[in-house]
Amino acid sequence: ARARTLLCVPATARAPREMAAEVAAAAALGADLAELRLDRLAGFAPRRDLPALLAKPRTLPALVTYRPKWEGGEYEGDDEPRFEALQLAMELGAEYVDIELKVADKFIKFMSGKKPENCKLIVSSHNYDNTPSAEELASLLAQIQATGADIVKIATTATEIVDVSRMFQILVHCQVPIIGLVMNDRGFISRVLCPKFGGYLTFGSLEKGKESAPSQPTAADLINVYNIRQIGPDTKVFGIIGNPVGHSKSPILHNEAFRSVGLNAVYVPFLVDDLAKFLSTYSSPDFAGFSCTIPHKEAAVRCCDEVDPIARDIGAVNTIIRKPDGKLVGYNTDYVGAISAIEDGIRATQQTHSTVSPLAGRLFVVIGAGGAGKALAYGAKEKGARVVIANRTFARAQELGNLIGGPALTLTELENYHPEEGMILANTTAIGMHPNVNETPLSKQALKSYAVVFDAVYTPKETRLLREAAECGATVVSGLEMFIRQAMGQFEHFTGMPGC
Ligand code: SKM
Repeated sequence: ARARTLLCVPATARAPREMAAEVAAAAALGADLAELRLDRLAGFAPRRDLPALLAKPRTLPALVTYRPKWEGGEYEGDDEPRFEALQLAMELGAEYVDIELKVADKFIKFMSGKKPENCKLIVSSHNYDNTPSAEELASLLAQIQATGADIVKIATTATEIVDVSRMFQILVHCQVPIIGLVMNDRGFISRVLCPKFGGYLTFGSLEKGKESAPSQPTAADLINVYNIRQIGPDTKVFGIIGNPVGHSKSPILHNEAFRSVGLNAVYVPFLVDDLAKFLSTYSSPDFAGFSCTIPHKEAAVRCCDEVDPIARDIGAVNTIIRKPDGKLVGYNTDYVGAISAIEDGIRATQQTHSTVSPLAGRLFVVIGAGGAGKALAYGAKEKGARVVIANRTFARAQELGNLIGGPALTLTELENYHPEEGMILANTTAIGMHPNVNETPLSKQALKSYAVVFDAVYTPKETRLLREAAECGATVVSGLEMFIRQAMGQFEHFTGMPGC
């Protein structure tokens, strides 16, 4: 069995004293080692600065890197002084030294067999453009191994999330210790899931803003949100498929839920461009279930082998599970989550305890005709509401209107739409979602016509739409309520356990 994946925090400060403080902070966070990025130091003088940086006893083992500009670092000088600094770091007891593949042979010759035995040499290759083919990666791996590296490091760049699967293959099959990471937001899962595939280490930043590579998570998130210490070969993988997906709170919620029931599973964000390609690439039983958000909920209906009848009627899937026979089954937990949240929001303001839905007979305006819009329209109609669809693109509104048997409007028409009192409004578009928090789908003036306003957007918790609706005196229902309820439904599908 392989050793557990180590967590390495890069220390990137400009001054040696601050860098030492970063190492101490990394130790306090629970990191296993710290990477001293010597190329980051301003006015670095090896003989003056290294003895202090590597003085023993140290709070953490040190990985010493002196990255040249031509490999994405900041060192601009010749190889010789750089090699001398790395050699000195070894003599001072650095546990790991990183050298770039392009000069690895030259460095090893320079060392002429004087590498201390307890220092491990990492030979690294960084590709900031793309992730090569499986064959090219295998040949790169062989080339690095041929240098005599103790540890191989390959970092590439994802242009799409499926690139990461090739890196996972390399990790799984490699016979020597290997660090294999895929940079940028489409490669994010490589940083969380490498413990599952046997990666030697993963990097986690000390805090947001201190990343040493694109889309590096924080060490705190790796430990506390993703529970990387618990991830191993048998860990099941779940996640939220979306684009964008960075705003989603699903990873926080589902990882905490998995932890609370002691399930060997992890939940990650999947930034996906092409859903069908994603699902056919990550097709092993280990990828056990998915949440689906904008803009993939409708495509998900086509990508599943079986679709629950209600999800099929709605025309949108937000939950996918992989059955033991490998088949993908799609469900929709949005409509129950949203409709029950709106009903409870209204009931909380009423004295009656009627079992009839407070939506029955009401005029219910849905903004948006995508996956969430379809779920809300379906649910409201089921409860006896008269549903109206408003959408920026009128044709889409008409399509859903026809399906649901209700009129369609453009957003402009909605501005002056006030056929009766007591209307309910539900925004299902991403308008107003972080970072576009100043946007809103409908003017405050128009909001005066509504008794109840719901927003499926939950980042921020109080959107501009909800704030202005409250100012107009409407009962407001937060998207967070829907988010939590749809997630409870998903948890049941994912685990077979009750959601609360
Ligand atoms: O339907 C949900 C989805 O399951 C998860 C989600 C999220 O994580 O932001 C939002 C909704 O689309």
